[in-house]
Amino acid sequence: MDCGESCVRQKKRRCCLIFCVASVLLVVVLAVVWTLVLRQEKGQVQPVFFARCKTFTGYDCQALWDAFQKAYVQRDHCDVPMEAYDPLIAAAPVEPACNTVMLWSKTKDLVHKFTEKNKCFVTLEDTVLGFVLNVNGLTWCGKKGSNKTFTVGCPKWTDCDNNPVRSFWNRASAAFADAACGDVTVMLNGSIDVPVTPDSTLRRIEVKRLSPPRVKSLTVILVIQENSSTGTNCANASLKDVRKDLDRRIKYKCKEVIESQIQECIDSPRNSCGPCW
Ligand code: DVN
Repeated sequence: MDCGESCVRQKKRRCCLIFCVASVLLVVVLAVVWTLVLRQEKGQVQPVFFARCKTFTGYDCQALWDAFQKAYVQRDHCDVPMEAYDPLIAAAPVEPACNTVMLWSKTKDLVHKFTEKNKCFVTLEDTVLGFVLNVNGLTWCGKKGSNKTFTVGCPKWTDCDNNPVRSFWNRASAAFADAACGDVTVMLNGSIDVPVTPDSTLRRIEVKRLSPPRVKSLTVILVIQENSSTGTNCANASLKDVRKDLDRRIKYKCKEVIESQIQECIDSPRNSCGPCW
């Protein structure tokens, strides 16, 4: 084979290599840009707040946003007590919910799949305030000297007690528990050793705020796996702690329910409000 041909082949090989490297670089750059955009969009609180608020009728979303921002704007990251959200709660009071309140802990996905199909039960995240900010990973904060809402550089959930996100959920949870009446239900995870941890919102705030005679009973639905040798049951120590935290005048019940039974109720929701368990 003379030089001409081999040179041409070398040139083709070089061109192909350059093209491949350039393509890979382009894909990497696009991926980085897309991630940054997604993070920025995901991080944007106001558009998320308004878009989700508008799915509810009868609420002044601008007024809710203004009351929401007032809680943390111009304040240090870790100086936002739950009471800072009182004006927001007053602007969107949780309607009294009799025999429909569904509390939960460590069962976020399952409980919301269930209440999405079973309108006989309502979680905090099905109310306007719980819904507008129930976006995984959404965070927000303010800082002294600025009227802006920041979504980067904000404290994490456990960085400090009085951070804007955790204080919002504490205050909203308190309002939700205060509105409970009649029979209250709580869906817990029976596949883990400690279904209710001491630092959980359920334990720290909600159970303690269930108040008789308005609230008559609390029924624990402990979701277990069929034929499983692991997991726990209604005799679990953390459930005994829940019982201790609960006002003695409120009737306490606990029921172990196989997850497939709940999944069946999700897959074929009944029109009536007959219990699934
Ligand atoms: O009764 C429910 C509901 O009404 C709510 O208001 O409070 C109860 C659920 O809170 P919980 O008892 O603390 O239950 P969890 O499952 O431990 O936590 C609920 C959520 O809080 C988690 O799903 C986290 O939200 P996320 O990140 O999945 O959108 C968040 N959370 C709890 N501990 C956290 C945390 N996020 C980050 N770090 C932590 N340590």
